[in-house]
Amino acid sequence: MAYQDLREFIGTLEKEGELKRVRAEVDPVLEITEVVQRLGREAIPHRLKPRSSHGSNAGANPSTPNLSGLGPALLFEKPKGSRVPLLINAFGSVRRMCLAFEVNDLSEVADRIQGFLKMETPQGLFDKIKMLPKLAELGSFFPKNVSKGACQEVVRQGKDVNLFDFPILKCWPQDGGRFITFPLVFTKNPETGKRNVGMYRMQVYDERTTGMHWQTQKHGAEHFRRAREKNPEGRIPVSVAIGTDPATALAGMLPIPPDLDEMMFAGFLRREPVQMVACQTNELEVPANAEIVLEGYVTLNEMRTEGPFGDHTGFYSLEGEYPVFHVQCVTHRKEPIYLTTVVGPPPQEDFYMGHAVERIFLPVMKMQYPEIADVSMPAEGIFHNLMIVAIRKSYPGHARKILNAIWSLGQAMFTKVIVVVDHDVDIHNYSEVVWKALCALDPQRDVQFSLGPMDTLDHAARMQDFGSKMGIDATRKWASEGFTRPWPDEIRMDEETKKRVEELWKTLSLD
Ligand SMILES: Cc1cc2nc3c(=O)[nH]c(=O)nc-3n(C[C@H](O)[C@H](O)[C@H](O)COP(=O)(O)O)c2cc1C
Ligand SMILES: [Mn+2]
Repeated sequence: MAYQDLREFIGTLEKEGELKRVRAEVDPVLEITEVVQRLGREAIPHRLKPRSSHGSNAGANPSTPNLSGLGPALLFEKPKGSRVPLLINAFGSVRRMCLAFEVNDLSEVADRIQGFLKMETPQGLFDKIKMLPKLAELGSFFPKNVSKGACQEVVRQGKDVNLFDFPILKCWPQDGGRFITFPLVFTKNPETGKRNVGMYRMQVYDERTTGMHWQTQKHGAEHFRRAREKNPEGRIPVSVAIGTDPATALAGMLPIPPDLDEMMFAGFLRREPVQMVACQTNELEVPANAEIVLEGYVTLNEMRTEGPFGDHTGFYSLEGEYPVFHVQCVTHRKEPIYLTTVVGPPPQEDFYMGHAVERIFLPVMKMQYPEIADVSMPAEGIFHNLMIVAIRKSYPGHARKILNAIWSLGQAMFTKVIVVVDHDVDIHNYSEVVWKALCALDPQRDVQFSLGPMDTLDHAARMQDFGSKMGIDATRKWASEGFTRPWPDEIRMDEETKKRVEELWKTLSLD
């Protein structure tokens, strides 16, 4: 059975030795961030996958799989100034991501997705019958409306609404204020009525008002624009759920297509539909198991300065103008738990979330581009700055095609630098990538620049949201690509010699 709520996940984390309780009083203003930074973190994890057998010389990279992450999840029982306990770092390791999705390896989630993608249009009656169970399974993931939810055990409206009841973090010294960092923001497409759920940070301006950091390419921003076109003076209903069962909580950050309901996807991930309950004061529904729900609206003719905010780039994202969320009603459980996260210099908790996205969506990429063998995003690349792609090259210019493909693939469009290598490079071994990519390069010939949308957080782009990208074709060059010199083999000892020396080894007394 899927986790019924955040508490059940906390129980599992505790049982698995993945969670520590902090009973001392700690201030959500800066102190909690600093505690998290001091957890037993190792160097930036360079390998999250066991080494693959092909391609590399054994022993070339000393780093080993790093599964320990950023120390344990922490439950702060007494955040200063609030009666609500705070959970952080809940997803800060590969193991905890696996526990969240109830799998032993993230590839299991990927395999399930691939199973559904493989459902081709059935031809004959027999094929149709064969597919029925799968289709039924797909249908069974649709969110279910229920009439009551634990998230509404306590209802506060009007003057009783006070966001400062909750231990909302001020993460870093130059932050513009306190920010809700792990929300599920619910809106409806004003034209189709379809739901969107996104994880967008919210700066707290006062007891009942927050910012709504909808970056311009995101689905929430699109709902805002479409509604504003129709009625510039109007408002749209917005509800925010904080602290649900883990798969649902994570669904908000998944890069899935517009109008694909994140709650359906969450149901798929947890193999059980998400139960949704109607909000008290607007027309939206939220997960019934949420710890805390904020209900209200965003006005379409109002923008307010948001930021600065210490971001996952490791730098502050500077002030910008963003929509404003007015909270009319807060509902919560009797004793709610506040779920949050800190972003900052990599790696932070979001690295492990992004890593899961990388692994889970690889089959989707491969489905569209079967030549893609693997993809890797180093922590220092903060996802949108660097993607390494291994391809099975089949025709001249193939690597260039993949550059263009990635720049047009959902949120991968933000990728600032793409390095394409041949499929026999172990792309999770960054020393191997640097070595082989640089050896394969004639920079003037192999580097390609392009212009396009940039991540809002990119502070080096010539203007916000728009800038240049670089693609590097680091594959072996072919004669059919105009490269007529011979290409050398990689040095490898022959098997026979290796075997002989293996037999000799003990007599050499070198161990
Ligand atoms: C910790 C964290 C914080 C995030 N904060 C924001 C944010 O403030 N604004 C934003 O547009 N995206 C933010 N994102 C990324 C979005 O959640 C992600 O792009 C998601 O796919 C957006 O949903 P959408 O595709 O339905 O718009 C954040 C992601 C994480 C993991
Ligand atoms: Mn979406």
